[in-house]
Amino acid sequence: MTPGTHDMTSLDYYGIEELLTEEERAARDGARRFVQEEVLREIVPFHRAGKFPEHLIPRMGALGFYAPYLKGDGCPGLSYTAYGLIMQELERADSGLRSLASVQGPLVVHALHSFATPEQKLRWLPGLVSGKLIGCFALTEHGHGSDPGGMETRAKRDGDHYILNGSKCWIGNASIADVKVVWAKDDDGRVGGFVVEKDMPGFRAHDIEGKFSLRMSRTSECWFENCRIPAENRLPKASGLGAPLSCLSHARAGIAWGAIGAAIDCYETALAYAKSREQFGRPIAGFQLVQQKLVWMAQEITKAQLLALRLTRMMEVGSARPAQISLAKRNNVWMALECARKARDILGAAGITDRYSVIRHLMNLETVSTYEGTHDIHTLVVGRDITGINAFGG
Ligand code: TGC
Ligand code: FAD
Repeated sequence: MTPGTHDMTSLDYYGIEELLTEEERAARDGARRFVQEEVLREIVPFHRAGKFPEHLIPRMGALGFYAPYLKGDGCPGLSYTAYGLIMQELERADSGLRSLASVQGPLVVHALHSFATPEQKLRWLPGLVSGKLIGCFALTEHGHGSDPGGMETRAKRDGDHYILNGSKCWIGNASIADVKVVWAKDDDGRVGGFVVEKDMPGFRAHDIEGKFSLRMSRTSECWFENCRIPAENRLPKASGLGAPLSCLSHARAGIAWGAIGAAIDCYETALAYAKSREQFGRPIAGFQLVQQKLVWMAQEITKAQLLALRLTRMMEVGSARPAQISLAKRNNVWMALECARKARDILGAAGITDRYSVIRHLMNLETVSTYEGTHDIHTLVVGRDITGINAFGG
């Protein structure tokens, strides 16, 4: 290939395209079209306002973006790779858009698909899969983030009801959710999943203000004060911390792909800027130090693509272990954050304004590095896996 002729409209330096099926390409292209035609124009105003364009929630449901790797209950049963590619396209636009799909899909829809009775599925899944109902996944508490096993929220059995007491923090969409999947300990001290529906007395929430990251996303804290729910709102098949963690594994794999989308957008923005911006009488892309940054981005994105693809191929045959998912989430989010930092640098002063997407990705990725298990928690998960020694403490 002649130098400079490689198709850079979407970085694919090692021909990942050839490793995808027709169905996977179609899923990715559909998501890309949706983003280009319906989302991009919304982002800057909604990001500035610190709001999510909620009219997109049913639209994304109609397009099948919520846990598309599931089959049945209205989900299309695409491959994990197709799911990853959809997350990539959503996060190329904004991490908040991908986040909405992660919470609604692999966290909420997945929890019900895996742990609900047929009657519960019938009641909630059609609305959630189509985006007519909004879901949230409430695991983190004010005092328990990285160690959800220490949760203090309790669900006490009282005849035909459970009474919930406790609080949750940093919960996406909790203040508007119709279906809140709440993780709490039962009378035996075992973690269980409980569905708190809209307007159930004893529940209150308010949105966290002043976020400089993931602004295009609603994040809430909430309280359960003698919140009485019918006993049939308990998810009977969810028993122990492994239940919410298994949902998280699926969301983390989506993030491993999603982060690549943000990184590619940063890389492409920086490349275009470097080719057009002139200093000292030549395009800054002609300086070795600038090329070094661009090459680093292309190299790390390529490695991340191969990692993500191999991960979802392993998930497709059921051979991926949670620690392998942790490695991909940890690496790819770190890679994307570094790409955003380098791209921001290449853009100089222009890189700090939202005229370009880079600063927004940079701020968003700070959250992505923290949620769904922090970078360091995933280090310890992999560390435990390869050494056999638990370094979490306790
Ligand atoms: P540990 O003893 O390791 O595990 C407890 C039980 O869970 C099982 N397990 C898993 N099962 C499925 N998938 C996984 N990834 C699993 N990891 C562990 C494990 O086998 C065990 O089962 P059993 O039957 O033996 O009881 O638990 P630990 O208390 O030592 O903690 C482990 C640790 C720290 C890795 C875990 O708690 C953790 O992942 N912490 C990070 C917390 C986190 O990720 N929170 C996310 C909150 S939700 C969120 O951030 C949504 S943002 C969404 C968005 O907007 O995109
Ligand atoms: P902490 O656990 O207090 O950690 C603080 C620091 O200590 C981190 O650097 C961490 O790596 C480090 N640390 C902790 N333990 C160890 C250890 N053993 N060894 C070494 N270092 C350690 N949660 C939900 O349940 N649902 C949601 O929808 C959701 N959405 C979110 C949206 C946003 C915008 C954000 C920011 C968070 C969201 N979260 C959600 C919460 C998220 O999962 C937690 O923030 C995350 O798990 C980390 O918990 P923490 O913030 O309490 O940090």
